[in-house]
Amino acid sequence: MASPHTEAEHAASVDGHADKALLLTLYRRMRLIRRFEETVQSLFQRGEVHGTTHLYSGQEAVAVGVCSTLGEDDRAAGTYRGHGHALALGVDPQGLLDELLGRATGVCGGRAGSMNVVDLEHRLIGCFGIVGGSIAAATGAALALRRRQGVAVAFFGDGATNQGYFHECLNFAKVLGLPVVYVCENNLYGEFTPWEDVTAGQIRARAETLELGAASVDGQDVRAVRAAAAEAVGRARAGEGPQFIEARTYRYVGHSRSDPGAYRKEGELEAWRERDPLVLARAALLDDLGEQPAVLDAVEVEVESEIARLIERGLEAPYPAPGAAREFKD
Ligand SMILES: Cc1ncc(C[n+]2csc(CCOP(=O)(O)OP(=O)(O)O)c2C)c(N)n1
Ligand SMILES: [Mg+2]
Repeated sequence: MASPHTEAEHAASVDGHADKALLLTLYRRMRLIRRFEETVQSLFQRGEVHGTTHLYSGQEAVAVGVCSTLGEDDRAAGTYRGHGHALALGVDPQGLLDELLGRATGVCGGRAGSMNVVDLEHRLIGCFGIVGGSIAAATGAALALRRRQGVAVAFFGDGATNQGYFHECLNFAKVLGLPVVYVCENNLYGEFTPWEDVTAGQIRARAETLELGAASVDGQDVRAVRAAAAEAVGRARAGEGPQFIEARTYRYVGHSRSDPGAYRKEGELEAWRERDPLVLARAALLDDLGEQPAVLDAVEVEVESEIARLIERGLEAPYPAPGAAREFKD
């Protein structure tokens, strides 16, 4: 699949301004992620997706906003909640779905499943089941990338900021001036625990105390995320060292398949749904940028047919032969 990064995106990444065409592209990508995740959930319930799944629904604006600012030489590391990170980077949706279905046509030959997807061709250096693993991987990648003006991005959750290597990596990156952007997706919970119950002080202050460039952003607003990311990525690329973004967001479904979300406060889910990233982007397109409703409707129809095609082809794809290994390009 061709890189999703259009000239409009690159031009807009210079000043962080998103125009109508660009926002429509971002809206389509978020819509695809949302529908992809809903599809994964239903295929999982039908027993077609093996292992477990951690869905990204609700957090789409973070991955899409950040990845829209990345260039060909940049890299990103996602989490076990990584389908959204992969799709935002331009990983082929069919290859990703096939991977989750354990098929030979999956991006990792059907061997990685939901939590460990890698697609170097599309700049995804890995999705990590170890909480905070993406932080270490992106920091290491930044060591190599600084020689060719590339930037590495680490996506991780609020809970990961209590891991030892969060502190080690930020310190290391600052001391060496590495081109890495740390993107904390604060979705208010680590599994079933509210982040404030296990986190001393403010997350962003942890980066500030190490003198990283640090920003907080509304993680529901794709334009705001994109603007914050454009600035952070630009600074990292310009040699200003590691940058940090805390994006406040919310996951709609349970932590993983076995979590009914009983710990949520009353009305919390409904309040966040009012600020759904798709609803906000749709409103911005219609009200601020004068887009026609029919254009958005057409995008939705297009995504629906893409999803139907993905399911049909994915369920028909062959399983890998026993013992078959996939060769990876460096
Ligand atoms: C090193 C490590 N410790 C514990 C776990 C179990 N675990 C999986 S997800 C998770 C919560 C992480 O929360 P957060 O970083 O906020 O990410 P979110 O799931 O909210 O996206 C935990 C403790 C793990 N996978 N890895
Ligand atoms: Mg969390």
